Amino acid sequence: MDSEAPSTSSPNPRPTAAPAVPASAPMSEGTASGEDPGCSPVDSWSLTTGSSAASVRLFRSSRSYALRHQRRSESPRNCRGTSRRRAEPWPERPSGRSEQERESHARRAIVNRWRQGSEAGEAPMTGGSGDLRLWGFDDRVAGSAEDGARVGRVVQVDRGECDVVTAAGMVRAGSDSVRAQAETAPVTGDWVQVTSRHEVLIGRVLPRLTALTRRDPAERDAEQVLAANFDIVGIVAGLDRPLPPGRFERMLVMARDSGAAIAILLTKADRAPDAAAAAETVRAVAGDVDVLTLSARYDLGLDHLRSRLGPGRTMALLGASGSGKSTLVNALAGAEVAETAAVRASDRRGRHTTVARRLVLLPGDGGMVLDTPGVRALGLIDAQDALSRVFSDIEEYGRSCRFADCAHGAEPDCAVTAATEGGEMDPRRLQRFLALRDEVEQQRVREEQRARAAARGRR
Ligand SMILES: Nc1nc2c(ncn2[C@@H]2O[C@H](COP(=O)(O)OP(=O)(O)OP(=O)(O)O)[C@@H](O)[C@H]2O)c(=O)[nH]1
Ligand SMILES: [Mg+2]
Ligand SMILES: [Zn+2]
Repeated sequence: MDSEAPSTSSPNPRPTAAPAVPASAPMSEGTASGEDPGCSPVDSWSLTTGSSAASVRLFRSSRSYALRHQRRSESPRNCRGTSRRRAEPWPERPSGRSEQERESHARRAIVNRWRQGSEAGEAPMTGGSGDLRLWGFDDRVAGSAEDGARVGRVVQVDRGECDVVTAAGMVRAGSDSVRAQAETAPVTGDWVQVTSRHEVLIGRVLPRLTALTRRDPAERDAEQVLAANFDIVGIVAGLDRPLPPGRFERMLVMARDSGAAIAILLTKADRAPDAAAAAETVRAVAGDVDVLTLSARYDLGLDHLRSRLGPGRTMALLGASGSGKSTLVNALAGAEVAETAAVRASDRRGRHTTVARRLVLLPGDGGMVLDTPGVRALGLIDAQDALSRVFSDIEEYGRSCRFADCAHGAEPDCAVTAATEGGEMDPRRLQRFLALRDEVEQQRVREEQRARAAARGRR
């Protein structure tokens, strides 16, 4: 963190941004107690930055998560706790029975549904409460499933079990222990194949089209997938608190790396003295990204957001605790489907209210939002390309450096440092870029060392 004064306007508007947020202090997700670096008032963003629309090279060719994973196999990760449990429909809860009776009734109901499905052939993918088209089922998903497989979408993951929406309705599915030993663990948003003999199990996770990934906070070199198969990442930030540019840049890199489109959602516009100016400042760092100012409380801007969704489309929300993600979900859903809680009055920090990632179907064929717990750790993993795109202005200057492999440090005739010295670029943006680049590079080196050690072990 630093506490530099806001930068002054540059005569030659270039993307500039204010105080550096140490890239070495990534944010983590969903613990009840943790600090929320990047939200300190000293990180407040200068509102005097220039417009950058013309100077930021637009991001066009997305190297999607899916493509990346053609060359890098996913870390085998188990669903936490792979205990098998019988299928339970959800949220079916017949009243007036004992707990035990209710459970056996529920089991019978779901087993019968599955029996009907197998006797009468595969249940239709469309029509009825489990209409999978509403949940985004399309030819791409159909094409990646095995012939005759039963397909469903993971709505929530809980201690190794998942709520999965299938053509036959919502089911509770365990993970196949054999599968879990060696293959991809399901995450919210995944399309999966389910089997149902005595219990419903997830047999296979279909290839992901997009995914939000980060370095696993518990396992330094492992990748953790937060959510999958969304069309848009909604980066959520509340205008009731400072907007630290380092946090935005980190989330932008992650979102770029996911392969999906990006929208920045500036919530709590009713709390901002000048929401339009804040949006301009964010655009200066975000470049070619949709920036919306919203107020869930006063229904401002929500129609703009709805217009980006629509039938079968999914928006995954990413943002700090207390930024208003769940409030937004409720406003879009038109009902209290997600728990929310007031931020701390002293520093506007959230209370980590949401604890699970959950896919919420919006009414009126309005698509889906994927609510997530507030993030604190956002360690980047294998995100070199996304980093270059988010800092495309630096890449552009870099083309004029004397050395093609210039690191933009002490090299002579470095066009990037010249740009900072000449006031065309905020030096703090360069500092943040260099810190993120080091983080990604160090992680890559560790990954290589690990792969070499593993190869030696196999010999
Ligand atoms: N004034 C105002 N307050 C809002 C708005 N949106 C959310 N809030 C408030 O912000 C607080 C936090 O909102 P949540 O929706 O719980 O935040 P969250 O991002 O889901 O937080 P976590 O679940 O902890 O990650 C609540 O008190 C909301 O009422 C808004 O548009 N205007
Ligand atoms: Mg929440
Ligand atoms: Zn250089």
